[in-house]
Amino acid sequence: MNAKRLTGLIAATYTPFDAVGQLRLEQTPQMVEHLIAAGVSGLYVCGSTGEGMSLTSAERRLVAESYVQAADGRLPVIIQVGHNSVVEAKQLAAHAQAIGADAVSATCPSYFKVQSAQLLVDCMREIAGGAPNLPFYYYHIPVLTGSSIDIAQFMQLGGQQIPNLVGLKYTDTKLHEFQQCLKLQNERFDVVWGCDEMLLGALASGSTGAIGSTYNIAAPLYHQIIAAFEAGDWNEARALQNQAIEMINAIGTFPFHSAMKAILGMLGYDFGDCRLPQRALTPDEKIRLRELLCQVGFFEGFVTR
Ligand code: MN9
Repeated sequence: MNAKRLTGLIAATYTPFDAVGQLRLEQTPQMVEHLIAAGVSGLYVCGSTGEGMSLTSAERRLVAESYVQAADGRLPVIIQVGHNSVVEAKQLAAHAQAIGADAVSATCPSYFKVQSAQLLVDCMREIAGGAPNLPFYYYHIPVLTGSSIDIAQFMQLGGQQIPNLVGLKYTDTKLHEFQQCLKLQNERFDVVWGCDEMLLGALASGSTGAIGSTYNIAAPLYHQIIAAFEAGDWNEARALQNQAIEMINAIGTFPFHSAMKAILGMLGYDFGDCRLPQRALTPDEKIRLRELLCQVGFFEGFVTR
């Protein structure tokens, strides 16, 4: 499949809920405008950040539709369809293709662990077959799926057996493995980095695109990291990446995505709280989060510079 590569910062989007935890999709367009204005170059919908696994399939379809419609062809929209039911995931992939999404991505089933690289290929071939006209990205996130499959071996086999496999969302911290995946089969695959706190290391290892949650709130900071890297200004790049690390550490003092949703609220985007099994921040925690963000300079420019 001859697909354009994903480049730049791709926001792993949040799913807006109302006060009682139901979808509040009228919030989507405003968020998409904010992300486009911040220079984000793609949207990754219903992933870990978007609580895809905590939504019903009917809700996942609605969320996918709202982001595709709001993007209106201005930037690529990738829909994450991973599910413990491969059948369900395939149907979600077919839906993504039908509504005009630009790519499909999926995690592996994770309740029953996938036992071999070949079985993972079998699962992903099935799911990717639901959207045969779209590029497909496997979503490698072993910390959440518990997968122990060798990812390079999977890509080697998958490249032969899944016609629309174009790449990988690589959400692990093994830079050497990421680099190995980039190098496979004469740099055939679009391997997109998924760990915001290590963006600089990924750039040094050959990354040209990254998908992440904190690009929703601090894309300008990360753009500066990329610019400093491209200019060869390593001291500046490291200092900026340090700021991102401090910000992520502050957020990670609390349940991460609940804190991120609280920050979206502080920035004027009311996306509600995370659904169970994640918990909302208490009012006191929200005050503490704001203090920690102030200490790392968040409100002085991470969002807008
Ligand atoms: O989509 C995100 N990973 C998870 C990728 O949500 C598990 C990352 O963007 C992280 O939120 C980020 C902070 O740790 O790197």
